[in-house]
Amino acid sequence: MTVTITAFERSPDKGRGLARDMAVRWALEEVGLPYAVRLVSFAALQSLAHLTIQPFGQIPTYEEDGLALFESGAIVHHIADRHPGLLPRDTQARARAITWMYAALATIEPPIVERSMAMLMEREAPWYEARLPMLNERVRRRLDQLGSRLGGSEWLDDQFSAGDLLMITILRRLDGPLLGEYPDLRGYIARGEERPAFKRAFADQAAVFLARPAS
Ligand code: GTB
Repeated sequence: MTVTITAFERSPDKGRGLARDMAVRWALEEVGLPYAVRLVSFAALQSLAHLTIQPFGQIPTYEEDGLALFESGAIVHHIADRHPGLLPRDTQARARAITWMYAALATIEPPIVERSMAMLMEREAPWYEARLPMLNERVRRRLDQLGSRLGGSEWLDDQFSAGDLLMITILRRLDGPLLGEYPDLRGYIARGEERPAFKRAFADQAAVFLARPAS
């Protein structure tokens, strides 16, 4: 089976592994599936060829023997469903892991992305200073709840799963000062980043930046 994914030719994250191809790369590394990467420019995202695969003109995409997928969560789910290593075989444990995938994407990610987009795009706006505390509190509320659930556990359930993979990928978008308030969550992220599969995925995406630094 030949797997090809897409990633930014010049990622604005400067090799920090924050763009969403990182989750897909990490999942492929966890299950040991070799893959090729097609690097795309921002202009190419709007090409008919790319829009045919990704209707919203984004990365990542995933192609495998006639199947083309988009949405990083759906791609990770597809990989985890077909290859051992990211979803438990036990039916109930598997359903719980899938629940954590949805929780990461639908409950934890939105306030984190809303806050980071405001910090990136609205700094000069007259409402920024008034809005930021509210955005911070929305993130803190979810991090408090997630931290309470995680407690001192290693992973969200008994074993590392695609739920942890997506959750950690999303938490990595948080900046140091806010994350510093949550040592347990920082430890959780660090455990993910220590996994050999994460390290391989991170090195591969960083190599793209090192070869062609973003302008
Ligand atoms: N829901 C989709 C998914 O999960 O696949 C969202 C995909 C998405 O947001 N893709 C972004 C993209 O292609 C790149 S990852 N954007 C181009 C466009 O929309 O025109 C988001 C991202 C970009 C940059 C950073 N960064 O610099 O830190 C972090 C995350």
